[in-house]
Amino acid sequence: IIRDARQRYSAGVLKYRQMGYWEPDYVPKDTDVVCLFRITPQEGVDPVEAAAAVAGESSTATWTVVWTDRLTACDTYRAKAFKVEPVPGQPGQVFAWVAYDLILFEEGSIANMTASLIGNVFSFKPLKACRLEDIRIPVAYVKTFKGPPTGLIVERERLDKFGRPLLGATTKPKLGLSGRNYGRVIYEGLKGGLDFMKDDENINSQPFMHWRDRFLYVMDAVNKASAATGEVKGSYLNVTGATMEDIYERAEFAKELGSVVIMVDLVVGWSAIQSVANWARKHDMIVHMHRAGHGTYTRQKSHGVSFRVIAKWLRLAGVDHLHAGTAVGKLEGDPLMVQGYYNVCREAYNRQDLPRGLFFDQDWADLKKVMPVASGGIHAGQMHQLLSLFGDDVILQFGGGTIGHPAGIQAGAVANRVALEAMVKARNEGRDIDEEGPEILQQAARWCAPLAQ
Ligand code: CAP
Ligand code: MG
Repeated sequence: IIRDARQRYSAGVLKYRQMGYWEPDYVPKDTDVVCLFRITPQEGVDPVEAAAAVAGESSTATWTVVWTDRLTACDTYRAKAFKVEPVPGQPGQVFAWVAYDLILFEEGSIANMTASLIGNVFSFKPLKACRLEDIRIPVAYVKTFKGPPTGLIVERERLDKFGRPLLGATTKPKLGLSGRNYGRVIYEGLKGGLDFMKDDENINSQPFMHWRDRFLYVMDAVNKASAATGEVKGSYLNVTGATMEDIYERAEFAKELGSVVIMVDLVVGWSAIQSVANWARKHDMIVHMHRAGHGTYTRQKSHGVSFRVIAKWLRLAGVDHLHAGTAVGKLEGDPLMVQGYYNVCREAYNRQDLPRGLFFDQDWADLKKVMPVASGGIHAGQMHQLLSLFGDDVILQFGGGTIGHPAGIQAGAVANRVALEAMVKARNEGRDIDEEGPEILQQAARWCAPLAQ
């Protein structure tokens, strides 16, 4: 029976095309959601049939015609695969464009949009692999989302920091510090010149440090460092917890202690993220999003969901900071692709930009902008590359690159701040930081021992 079923699916005995999910003449409406899938059909499966199957399974269809189809306005409700092209240089793979009528989606719900678009199709037998490469969200749909609670511009105003990237660091070791020792790291990092410190993705409320202790010691350090430096400082308090009740309780306590920012991990899920965003909007709080877990479905080039799609969904859902890769650090990322993710976060309008992986124009309809975060194995010696790749609207986060400094945490923070300011100054004076970056760092290091070290 199983062999028979498998043959039936993989031998192309599929009826999606016949069922109306392939419409080569279809011109997407301005109000349609349009998706680009990278599909690897099984041997013997016609690529057009595979594209139609994706359109079918991600909208109205099941594997066969059902009587009840006729009880709906099925022509409207059926998604339409309207173009299939071979992927250059990737034999066996095709790009398939699929359009979805807006009526298929609930307003302002990422959970609903994703349940359709990535619900079933990724484990569908006729496909060897499938990847959602990009998505065009129509303005009409964008307008149903509230987006970032604070946004890049208001964040800069609240922090009173302009004309340069912001600096941060993730407290290390990831796990094991007591509250008091943890607070010491926060104080030294902020006092040394960083704007933000950060909880790691897996710090929640473990036996070695209960979350309330963490919040108390962190905020004590933030307040002392702000007083000592005269600057607004923050530390992303990770409010990730087992339930929404835990998350709200932690967020409320962060607010009570005067924090300007909370953090949440991507693993909490779309509805939880949208709830956190709603809460933050009411309490004037910045939301830092750590994309913990994304690599499980974004990394493979032929299967999963591209991070540019995740970034679009997160901008709609409502986060203010988003880890979007570094291109030069310890984690994988091609420079142009990573720039594409940054543009999704912080442009008012994305133009199609194929080298950066942006397949569609995307009008963000004045939705607030997200501050992208470069983090993961970066250090002061790469300051010229980071500034040149990402410009000013980015948070550069050096965890090991601060706390691993040979002269201590505060020295690590000083080295980063001096390297950044020297590089911004050189750039503003018109120097070519790509060419002269290392020399600019050497010059700055002459009067800054921590940077020289
Ligand atoms: C960075 C980090 C972050 C990664 C996540 C870490 O520490 O805290 O989790 O940046 O990746 O644990 O690796 P370092 P991404 O600065 O010490 O490397 O930002 O790509 O989501
Ligand atoms: Mg981490």
